[in-house]
Amino acid sequence: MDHMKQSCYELSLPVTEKCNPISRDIDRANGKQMVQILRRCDAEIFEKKINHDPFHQRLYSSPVIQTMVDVAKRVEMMLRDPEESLILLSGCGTSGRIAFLLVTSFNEMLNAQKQKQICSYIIAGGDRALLTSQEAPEDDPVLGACTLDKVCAGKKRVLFIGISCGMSAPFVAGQLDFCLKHLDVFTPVLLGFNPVHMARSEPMQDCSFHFKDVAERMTAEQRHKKAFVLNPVLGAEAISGSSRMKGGSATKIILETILLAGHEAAFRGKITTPEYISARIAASEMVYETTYSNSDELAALIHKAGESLQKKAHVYYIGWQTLGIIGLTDASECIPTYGADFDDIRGFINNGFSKMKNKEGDLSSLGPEFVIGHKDFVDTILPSLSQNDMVLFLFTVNDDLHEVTSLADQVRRRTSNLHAIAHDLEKFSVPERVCIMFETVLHITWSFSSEDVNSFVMRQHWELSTKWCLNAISTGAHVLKGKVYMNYMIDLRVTNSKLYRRAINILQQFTGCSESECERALLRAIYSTDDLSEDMTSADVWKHTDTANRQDRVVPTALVMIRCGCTLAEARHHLDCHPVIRDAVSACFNSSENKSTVD
Ligand code: S6P
Repeated sequence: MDHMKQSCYELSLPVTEKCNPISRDIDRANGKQMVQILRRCDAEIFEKKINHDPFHQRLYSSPVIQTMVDVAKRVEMMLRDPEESLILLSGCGTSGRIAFLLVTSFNEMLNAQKQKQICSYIIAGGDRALLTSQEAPEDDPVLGACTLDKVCAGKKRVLFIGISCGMSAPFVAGQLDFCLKHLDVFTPVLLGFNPVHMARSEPMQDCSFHFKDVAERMTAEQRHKKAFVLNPVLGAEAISGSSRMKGGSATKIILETILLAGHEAAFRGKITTPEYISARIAASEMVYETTYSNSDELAALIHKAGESLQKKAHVYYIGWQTLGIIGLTDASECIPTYGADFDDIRGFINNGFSKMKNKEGDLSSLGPEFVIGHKDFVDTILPSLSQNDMVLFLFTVNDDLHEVTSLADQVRRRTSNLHAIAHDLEKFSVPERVCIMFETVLHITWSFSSEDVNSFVMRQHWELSTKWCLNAISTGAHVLKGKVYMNYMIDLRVTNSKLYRRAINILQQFTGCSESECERALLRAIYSTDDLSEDMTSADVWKHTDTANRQDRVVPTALVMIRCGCTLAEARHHLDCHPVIRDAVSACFNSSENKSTVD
């Protein structure tokens, strides 16, 4: 089919927005096949070379490792001289959530060793973005810079790590630009997963420069070690553009390696070498292998979660400690990624906000999306839980297993659709009396080397492993629900300029029409009209995304309008007849192909 060929503009897309050939048919895969597809996509994180692009730097490439060594040395300096020093991690969406998780854990480790907690995080949209989708602040470079300025007030030295997987977020670009103007205080680091020439070059709101300008200035400063760009290529995401997956995992691997190396150097006298950094990455690769070696059990969980979503029921992640945060993160990402309702997949953590340790404290008064404690689950969800709802416990052998058993017992009285992901140690496993509470248990057994006996490192590995499992479960479940066409999430919410561009790319990909034709169709769907006014076509992207935020199914509507050459009302009628987006799109391709054959 014509729309399946890789077209010229697909080649010009940055790696993070490309369509991954491995997952092209994920929409037709069953649970087992899906796990194999995701496994192969994630393997690319660690691949030394990808056949078709031998030129890009990879995670294990020497320049990448050397930059990690350089940044770790800055961390060491900060830790040795903590007064008036700050290590600040910042990002939007998933990148901000990973920043939060890393900072909270690292500060906790510093605290346990009676050292000053010198790490902080910024997430675009503030702490509410940890649990809900706040995509619009991502577009605001001035907001990024102002927030940074406030957080750093009074600091003499700041190591600033700006995370943007797609090297595209204006919020982060504004912050890096601010740092570059104040290099006496700031050492800026950009973490992303595209080569610099693929960084975004579109104009930004109220701004004279774009992301690529900033990335190039950063590269120039790197020669004097005043700034650093860390940008290994990981290959395309399994669901096109969904950087919560590989992008999020690699962010976690890279930054915790750097933070830990700096810590070991400052307090244990271990000099940071390229070999040390490579060994830590290899340890994460071992986590990848161990996790995916349980592929049958993982496939079964995908199948269960898919069944629940297909029945319009719910999936609940009940996590302990930081595994609770991994659950909350995965659940909240389904809202922007799959247009899911907040209660389709939800996360809960033991002791709620007091375990989260986020900057703004207890947010539970903001609404039901912010009710996150196990006790809240028992009070608000349990009474109406049905057999169609899937409940998935996330814990390790080190957690309070009495608490796990007693909560499992309460859930079991309402449903047997109760499962667990449990992390065991080779010599210390979750006892049988706990396991029998669950219909299925995905046991992941870890053999840690003597170096890893450090419980902090162990927990990081459990977090990463749980992230891979949950990403597979929530992605797989939405694929089974019919939300994905090939490996594109077609029904994306067009809530910021990156997603606006992605929407036009998808339309071009599937229709072969020009960019301007696709943009016109998208605007017709956004403004709900067949006759676009001058005001509408000349408005800027932020006006479009603001309006699109209040509209449903804009991309599928535009796609049907183009493919079938029909009006807005006809396109909407077509979609109403096919509530499953994948079926709606297939039907539209079939009818327009038949039509062109007849023609
Ligand atoms: C991605 C997720 C988004 C991104 C956010 C930041 O799966 O839905 O929220 O994390 O848009 O992207 P980036 O490329 O700047 O890290």
